[in-house]
Amino acid sequence: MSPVSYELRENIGVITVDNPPVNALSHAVRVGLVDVINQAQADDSQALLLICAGRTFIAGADISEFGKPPQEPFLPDVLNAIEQSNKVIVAAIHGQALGGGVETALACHYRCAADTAKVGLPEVNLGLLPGAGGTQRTPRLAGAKAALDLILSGKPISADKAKDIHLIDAVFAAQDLEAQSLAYVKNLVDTNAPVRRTSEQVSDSEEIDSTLFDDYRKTYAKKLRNQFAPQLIVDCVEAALQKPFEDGMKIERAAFLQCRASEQSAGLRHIFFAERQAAKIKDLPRGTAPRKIQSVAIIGAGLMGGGIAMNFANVGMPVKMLEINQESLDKGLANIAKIYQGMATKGRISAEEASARTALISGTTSYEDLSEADLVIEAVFESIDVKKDVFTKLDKVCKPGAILATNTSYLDIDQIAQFTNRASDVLGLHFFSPAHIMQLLEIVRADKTSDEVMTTVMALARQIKKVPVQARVCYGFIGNRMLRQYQREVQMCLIEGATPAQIDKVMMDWGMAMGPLMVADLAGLDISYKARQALSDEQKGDPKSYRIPDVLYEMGRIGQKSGSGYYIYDPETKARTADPSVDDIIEREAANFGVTRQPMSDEVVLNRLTLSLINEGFKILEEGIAQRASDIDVVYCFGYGFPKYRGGPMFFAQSRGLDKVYQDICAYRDTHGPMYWTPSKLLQSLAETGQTIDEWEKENAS
Ligand code: T1G
Repeated sequence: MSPVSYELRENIGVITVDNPPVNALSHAVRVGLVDVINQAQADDSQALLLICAGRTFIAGADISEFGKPPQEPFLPDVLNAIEQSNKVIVAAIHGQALGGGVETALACHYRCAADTAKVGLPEVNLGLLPGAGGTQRTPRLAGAKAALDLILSGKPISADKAKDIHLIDAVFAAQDLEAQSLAYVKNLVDTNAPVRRTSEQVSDSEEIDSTLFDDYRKTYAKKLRNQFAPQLIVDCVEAALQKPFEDGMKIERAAFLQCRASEQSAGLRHIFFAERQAAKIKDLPRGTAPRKIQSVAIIGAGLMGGGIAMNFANVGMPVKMLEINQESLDKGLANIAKIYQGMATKGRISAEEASARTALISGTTSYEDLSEADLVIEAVFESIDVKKDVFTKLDKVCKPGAILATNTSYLDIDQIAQFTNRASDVLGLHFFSPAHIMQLLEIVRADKTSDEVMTTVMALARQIKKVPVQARVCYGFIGNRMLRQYQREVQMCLIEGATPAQIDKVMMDWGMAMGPLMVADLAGLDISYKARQALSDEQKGDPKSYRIPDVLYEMGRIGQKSGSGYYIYDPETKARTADPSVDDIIEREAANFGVTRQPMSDEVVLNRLTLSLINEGFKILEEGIAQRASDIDVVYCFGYGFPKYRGGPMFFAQSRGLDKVYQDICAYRDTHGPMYWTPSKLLQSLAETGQTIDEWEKENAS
């Protein structure tokens, strides 16, 4: 049964695409569209209307087909058949018209949309570019600048905004879209509106600065560092302004095929699906009903507690914050109000929205006031004694069925659950600072956490627009456990010969959002120092892996907030500069360890830091701390600034070749000892058998 149906309604031929869940332009849809367009050329219809069933207009090409051999008809040919129709065709858009969906609408002769609809060309988020005429038709209607902004940002715009830039001709009330769009088509027929081919349009002659295209190239070389799709997008739009449509289409097609075949796009497409997969918990019985979460309480109104509270207020949920005294509470509430006011000042939200959200967050110093909360999240000091005090009190006051969550980064949640008589309602909700901005949420499932609680918090995570990943209990769960190995290797490289500036430059040039020492200075060397004090010498590991930050801390150089750490910071601009005295400290401490420092190549720095991440990722996978390798990729891309176009640590390892990764780790084990470089057994097995991660996961699907 074709996902494309056709019916005559009086003199209008109505084409309906029905390909759940998002009407993606699968092969069957493309075949169906060509068949129907050809059929309609010869029937009694006087004009055609293209609409979609379900919750949205076409949301793009079918991304799941990209890894397979392409099948004709290719989308550009389908859209050409639409545009060359000798009968007027009108697209009626609802939900989100994205990517190929917009290109399909632009190939139609007129476009109308529901007032709630959005229109976007998000291909750049997948390392692609609009490959079915989007870079050629959009500027012919909207002009070069609006086209570049829409395509390079990858962000959808409203129907009204799309109308303002001439992508859409009419906007109707959402509930009347079908009737109104039919009337719109009838009116076009009654007024003999001509077939209006976008490829023949020339946008109003906007003033094009001679530097426009190069300005966009420079901006996006910084914004989307190392990615080449944005640069090709500018080339294509420039061609649309300077060349005939057919020539521009050839340039676009070649550029699209280059992007689609690239590792960068493979990595971004992997992360697209991995993010969605991570929200699915493999061993939860189907149909486990979630609990209702309508009110939330947060223990601790500091930086983390305040940020966590904002996530719930942002979606209209009332939050009660508890602090130990009124002064701390007032300080925390005032900080939240300040952040919301800042967002309003920057135009991110309206002043009314800022006030409404602020009003949703109230405070108390009494645990008794938390008795009706459906969910309580504690974000207090990282000490097991403090957590014990908090959870003992919560167990006494909270209603039966309330979920009790800890935001701990490292502490044992099974132990915390034992501080209550309701271990099945206890779990970890590990937010990342700043908690109202960072998308990642590690949902730490303790031994006794119930299926119902897991189902509930997974749904809640999506509701508050987080990217949830399940982790099991271990020191550091998934992200921080890997970060600890990465940071250790940073320190070992410093002692052996690399400099802070070199390490940070290597990792940023490779694509990390920030260098590791810049991150350390931003987070504060005092935080990591205090966390280390809770560890035994054995847990701390080789003193070379923390001596430098200890010395800097003891000198009062605790990072950006104190004006100096690994770098020196301008008090006004926070601009960082390398500090030769830090190099002297490293030199001195290395000598104290009897290490003669040698210059280290950038390649060795990159290898050691990425391999330390990868090896720990495989250990996390083999121990079942993460459900799947792609979950580890999601954690590191959404929580730690790993470049999404490299697909995450595990995807990167697979693309590099697991045998090569294993050999390199063995080489470091042989030169640096087994303490930190014993290869994961799973990695060894895959390297020796040639099995891929995917094959192993399919074989071990529980
Ligand atoms: N292809 C295949 N599957 C898709 C898909 C797509 N384009 N979009 C979504 N899905 C699946 C998704 O994996 C999930 O599957 C289910 O649909 C619901 O998605 C030629 C080359 C539309 C805003 O980049 O942004 O067109 O997990 O959970 O939160 O120039 O999906 O249920 O099995 O995200 O309501 C351009 C990508 C493609 C849009 C809906 N289009 N999709 O969000 O649901 S390239 C995109 C989205 C292209 C042309 C180029 C979102 C959404 P499952 P969901 P949602």
